[in-house]
Amino acid sequence: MPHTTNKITIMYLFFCVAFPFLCFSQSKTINYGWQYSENKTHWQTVNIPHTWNAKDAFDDEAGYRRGLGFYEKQIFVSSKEKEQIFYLKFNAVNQEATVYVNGKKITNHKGGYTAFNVEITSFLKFDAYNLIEVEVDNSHNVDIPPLDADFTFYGGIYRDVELIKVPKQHFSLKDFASDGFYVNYYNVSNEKAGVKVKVLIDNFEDKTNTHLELKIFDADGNLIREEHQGLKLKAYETKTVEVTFSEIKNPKLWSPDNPYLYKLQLTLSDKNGTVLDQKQSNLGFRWTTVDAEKGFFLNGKPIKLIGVNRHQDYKNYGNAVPIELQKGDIHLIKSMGANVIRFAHYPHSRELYKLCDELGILVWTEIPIVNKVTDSETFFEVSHTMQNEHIKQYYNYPSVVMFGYMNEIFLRLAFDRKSTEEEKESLKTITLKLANQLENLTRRLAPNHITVMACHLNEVYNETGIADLPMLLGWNLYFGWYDAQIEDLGKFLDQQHQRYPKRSMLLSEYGPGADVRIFAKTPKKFDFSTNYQAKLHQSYYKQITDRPFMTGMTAWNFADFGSEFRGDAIPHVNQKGLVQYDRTPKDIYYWYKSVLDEDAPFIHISTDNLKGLTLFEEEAFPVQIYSNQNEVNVSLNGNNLGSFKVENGVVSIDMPFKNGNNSIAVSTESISGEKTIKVNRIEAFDFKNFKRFGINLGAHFNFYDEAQNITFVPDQEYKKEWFGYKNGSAFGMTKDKNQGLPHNIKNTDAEPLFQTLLEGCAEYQLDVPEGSYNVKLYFVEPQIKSTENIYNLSEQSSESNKIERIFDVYINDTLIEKQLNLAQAYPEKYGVTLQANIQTKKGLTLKLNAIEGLPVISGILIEKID
Ligand code: GCB
Repeated sequence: MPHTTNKITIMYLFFCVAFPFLCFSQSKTINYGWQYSENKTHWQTVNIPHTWNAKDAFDDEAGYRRGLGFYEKQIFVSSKEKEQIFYLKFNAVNQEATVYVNGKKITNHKGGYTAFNVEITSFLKFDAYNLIEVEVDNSHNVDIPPLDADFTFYGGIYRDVELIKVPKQHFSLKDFASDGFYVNYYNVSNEKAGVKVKVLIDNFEDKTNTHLELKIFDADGNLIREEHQGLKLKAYETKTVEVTFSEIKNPKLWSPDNPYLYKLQLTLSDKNGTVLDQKQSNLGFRWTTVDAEKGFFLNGKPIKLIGVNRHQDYKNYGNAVPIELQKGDIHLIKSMGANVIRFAHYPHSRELYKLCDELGILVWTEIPIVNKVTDSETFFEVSHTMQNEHIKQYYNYPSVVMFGYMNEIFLRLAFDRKSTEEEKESLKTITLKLANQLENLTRRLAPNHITVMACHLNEVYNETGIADLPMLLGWNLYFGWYDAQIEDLGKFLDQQHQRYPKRSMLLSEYGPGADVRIFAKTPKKFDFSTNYQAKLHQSYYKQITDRPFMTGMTAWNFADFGSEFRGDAIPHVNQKGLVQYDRTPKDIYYWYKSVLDEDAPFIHISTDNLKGLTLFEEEAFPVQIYSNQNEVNVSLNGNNLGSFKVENGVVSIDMPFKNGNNSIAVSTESISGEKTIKVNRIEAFDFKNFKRFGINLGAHFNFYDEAQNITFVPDQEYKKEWFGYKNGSAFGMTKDKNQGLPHNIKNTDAEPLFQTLLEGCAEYQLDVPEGSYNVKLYFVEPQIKSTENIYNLSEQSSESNKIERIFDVYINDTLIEKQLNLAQAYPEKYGVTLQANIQTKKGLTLKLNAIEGLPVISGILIEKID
């Protein structure tokens, strides 16, 4: 493939150097040196991509700035270019943009995830600087989707801005900012494949004659087909031309295993043969079908779709992410062995779809109509325009096989406790109406693609019939997280299949939150441990691969992503990623690689995140080893533990680690690997081989706190000679939820320490030996005034407005704090640390003497100072 690109580029460059006057159409990015202001008073220089929410969507203050942002840039235009037509292309501005040139308003565009073009020729001054102004608005707007969703709506001009200069005849720039041509295929099979191209040409002057040439090259750059047409253009028309190539015999088919690409080149010349405009596209011969019984077929062969959803934002960048970083995602996804990406919940950068063509990844792409719709003419209109832009701009990528238009569109309705039954019925009707319109539009615009929609666990999708509209129905299912248990997934899918045997289904989302700082020997639902993440994904994979009727599954999400209102273990971030927000893989990423990637032998020992693992007495810890080989041989510290059969990509071994550094060596017939892990083995609570000891009160999991470089161990009931609570219970924990306080805690990054707490504990005992100790106690008031976390669907409300909790804190006989009233003395959800030096002959007894209500405490850290 690179060959083709090279040859064509070389040819083109040759033309440009030899006959510079021939290179007429030109597009250049104008990303650098924009002036930006929030209020038109204080300006700063910024570069595109830019967002104004990269920081404030992650700070301790609730909310982020949703409002106006003003951008300005001067561009110089020479009178030598007077004969040209000028356009500005905005590849994405979130979410509403009003563009002015030299003070005149030229256009307004609604929708933050698709490109738009603005023709500016008649507004320009030549041999002078021209002022481009863009007023951007990301305020909530009832007429622009998405209205509400589990991701942050960063404001700004966050994809490239281009200045396009074209001669008076050129490939159309007016058709919803598409490339001005659409590639269609006919009769594609193993034996032959046909290509038909619909080309739109704009003429900006009186009638004239032009010449259109279309060429197809194979991946080695050999010309294999060409078509020529003389075109008579009427004055100021947009002409549509259909060009059909004769069938190519024995075409090389495109697939994830062999993403063979042909190239299409389109050249428009004037009557003297001078090149006016040139475009290119990937061509990939493939055909897809879905079968409600047998699943997904590519080129006539069954293929289980296994992959990920992706959001576009990235740690510290918001949505303004350099394209090379974004491309890194696609490479990581491919290298994991995935064969499908759902670009959720909106169209992503076009470069990424091109990369999917090249790497061989099937694509589901969609527009951001999420959670609810507005019953307004403008909302309908904007939705239609968006889907037009989306399909037309992304039409030519052979990787794109699925076009979608709605996600969990009844989510708000399902949780609506205010509207009357009538209002709800009318909302269902209006939603169904829009869905019908968009389904029809999608089928009309993209007849060779599969239409899709994703819904959440609710009968309303079946009841209203909306689930029967798309050709392939996506279910977003969170069994074992928001709903029921992990094993319930299969049962639900079997029932649906039985009830709707003609419906093709894909598991379009699933996955638990996971934080690499949290690990647990007994992982539980909603504890954010990486161990629970492993358990859920491994089980889901089996449940889906066991069911031939399921077309596949796309994990939620490839990477952690920003969702401002969330109170996950890292607040403001949805942590369901297979990789972290900065794209460092979590262990589960490697597990997927072990079941999906057959290219080369692979092993992964998942100990990287067991930082500060503490084991007591004879305790062992289960370590998972991932491999795509059948069997692994494992040694610990030079002792062979034996050979283990790898099932479902994993072997789990209880490791009897020693104190200090341990080495795990794994080998297979073809590959071997080794990891070192440092373990604190504590045989007695004597502070001999350790100086510091931290306990995560009210929690069953370990939490590694980077700032203090300590791992807080799980809490326990008091055990003689050791430590533990004598009374009280874990706050807010239920069978379904093991994150006591699902909120951002101010004044700390150690949320997992504060979010779990012990309530009603009057006495906590630590049987430490004689000595001097520095003791830190961590507190937060768990009762809060108001909250809503719609995605925490299993959450029981634990809030009330009346907060009465006052207690004295003692260690042994030393008073640490009198009448601690967290609600009164500190801001809401504020992490508080009390510290004291205590000398003891034997033991530390922490006493929380209640004056009013039940005392609470989140953690203890003790350090022996002599
Ligand atoms: C969903 C939504 C997605 C959320 C996800 C979650 O079903 O489609 O936007 O981010 O759940 O993590 O709750």
